[in-house]
Amino acid sequence: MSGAPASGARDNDRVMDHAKSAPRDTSALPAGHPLVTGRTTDAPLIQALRARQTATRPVWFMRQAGRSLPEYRRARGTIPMLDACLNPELAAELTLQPVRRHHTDAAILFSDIMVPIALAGVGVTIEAGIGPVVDSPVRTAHDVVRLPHLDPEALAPVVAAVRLAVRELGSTPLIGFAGAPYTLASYLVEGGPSRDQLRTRAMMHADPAAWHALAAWTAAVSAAFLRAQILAGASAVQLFDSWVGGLSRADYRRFVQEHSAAVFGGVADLGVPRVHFGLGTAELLVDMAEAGADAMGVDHRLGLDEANERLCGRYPLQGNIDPALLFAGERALAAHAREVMAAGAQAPAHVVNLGHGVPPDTDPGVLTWLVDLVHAEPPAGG
Ligand code: 1CP
Repeated sequence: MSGAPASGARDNDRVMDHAKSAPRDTSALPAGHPLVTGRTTDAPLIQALRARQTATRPVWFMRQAGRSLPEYRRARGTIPMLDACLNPELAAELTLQPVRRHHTDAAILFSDIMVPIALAGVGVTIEAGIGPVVDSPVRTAHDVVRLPHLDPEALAPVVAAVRLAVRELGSTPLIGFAGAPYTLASYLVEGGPSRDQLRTRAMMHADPAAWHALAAWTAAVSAAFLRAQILAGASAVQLFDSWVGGLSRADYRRFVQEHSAAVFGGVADLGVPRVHFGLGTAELLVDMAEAGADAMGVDHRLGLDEANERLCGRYPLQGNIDPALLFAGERALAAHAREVMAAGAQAPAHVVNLGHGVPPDTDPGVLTWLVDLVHAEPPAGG
């Protein structure tokens, strides 16, 4: 990780400028949207993402739907992942399951960051136990030019799933999501999961024009994916840049930031709160915030008090219980969760979450217990 200290005076100014301009106007949303009818407006998640303190801390878990739930395994059966995402009834049911069981403060759409890429017509499958696998990796300027255009109509199954889920959720907000340009591009370039994204990072420097064209394509796809989810009823969105923590600040600013900014800019007019999250991003936090977000997700490697300092106290924070502590017993988990909440109390508001996704072998009873513990904790400053 390269770097100037993240808390210099210039960072200070940039963070403040951005936070002041965060949009709040939801008048561009359709009349029946839950933020327009008011159904989710006062939900703790939405209030916290808008930097307001709430009586109880909102809590949800990244990857809360999935293999940790027996009802998920029963409903999914052997249906391939992408087929499940594109079956609106099934996707809506899998979205609702963790809210019913754990009483989390939000649902997150059951889908995947690769769904809009598949719907654009790129050959991709999601292999059990591996993740996304791309038929023909995208590595040259020629490959990039041949990427298909995403017809917004192709997102119809996603729109239908969101509508079904939102109808059942009542006052619980649905979070829509997308993959950020760097993380999506890394799957396209590498052809599948990769620890170091060496080919992706090499491409940035070897052929910057091809890289920027690829990142712009992924940004357009992700913005369309987010927009469709918001217009169909999502009350907040999260941009996952899971693998961006492998970049230096210099490379992030030169090759990535403008493309993530384009995704946030593509939904800014809709006024729903936008969260930005990546793993291992302690040194990139300020640059990621500057790409445009209303709240920042932080993984478990950086204390929320330190994250808040780096961001000059300007952003609601989301995170960052270490997923390993889900396996450490109730005493250790309770102590850790309380530490996280104490550190989060420094920020303008705090949405409790894990530092990354729920591991598939998590005991779901532990998650329900953790939600109860968070809700029972006295409010920050109260
Ligand atoms: O409950 C939820 O959180 C909603 C569902 C969800 C989300 C938000 C899924 C379902 N995927 C995602 C996002 C996602 N997909 C990310 C960003 C979040 C993160 O960092 O975890 C990433 C990087 C992916 C790509 C992906 N899809 C992976 C990671 C592979 C790697 O590079 O290590 C994997 C394993 C998948 C498959 C997948 N996505 C979702 C599920 C339930 C599964 C498992 C597939 C199966 O059960 O067959």
